[in-house]
Amino acid sequence: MSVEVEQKFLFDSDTLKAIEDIGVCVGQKQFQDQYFDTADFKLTLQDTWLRRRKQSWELKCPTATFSGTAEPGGERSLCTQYKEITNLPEIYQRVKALIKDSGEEGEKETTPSAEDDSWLSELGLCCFAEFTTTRRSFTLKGEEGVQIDLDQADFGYHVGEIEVLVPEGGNMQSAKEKIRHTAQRLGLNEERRVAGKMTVYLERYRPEQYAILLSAHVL
Ligand code: V4E
Repeated sequence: MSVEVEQKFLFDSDTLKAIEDIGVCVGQKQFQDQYFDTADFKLTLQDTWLRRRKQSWELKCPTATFSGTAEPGGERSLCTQYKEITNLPEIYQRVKALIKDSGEEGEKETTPSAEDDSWLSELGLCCFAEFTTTRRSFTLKGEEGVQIDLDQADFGYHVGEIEVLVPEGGNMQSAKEKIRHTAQRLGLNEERRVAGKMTVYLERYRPEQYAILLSAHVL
């Protein structure tokens, strides 16, 4: 399991030029994401994001320390950090533990599989967001382990991210330092956290969920 540390940024033609100067384009791809939650937002209220991307399941969930929410001083870091789990049986167990009350334990175990979606209805999960992203990815000359993604979502929002994947137990500070240094090289001067695709999607298409997550300080 790895931890994804990232900083989002807004970009224009100057940023693109700076990225092309210091980086190498390693490809462009397109993928559709479907995000799932219960009707009363049990997962997203716990800052946990279950999605199916290219027929594979992924769970982004908070690390033991801060993730997307405010840090102890009340300040929100420009960076977020989330664990990424891709093993479906583990995703199922974690999601089930977050959704089910302890009194409901002892029911029969479902073994989820990529071909059988019945575990979704068993846990009361429905798709609340679906969109397609076109992503261009860059690596940096002379900077190991940093990737820059430029995302264009099909609902008309584009956003960049500087990303470092850290193996669990790895050095978070060094990852954040690499991100800070890269942001500096690109001439970014974000002072506040930039909205990701999902934040904008929820604001536009799921205003009730957006308002609830905003007041719970998840977004
Ligand atoms: C973690 C999270 C959400 C799930 C989507 O994560 P995100 O990194 O925005 O999507 P994407 O497509 O870039 O995923 P990748 O391919 O990099 O794995 S939706 C909201 N969050 C939390 C969150 C937050 N509170 N603030 C910011 C700036 N980003 C994410």
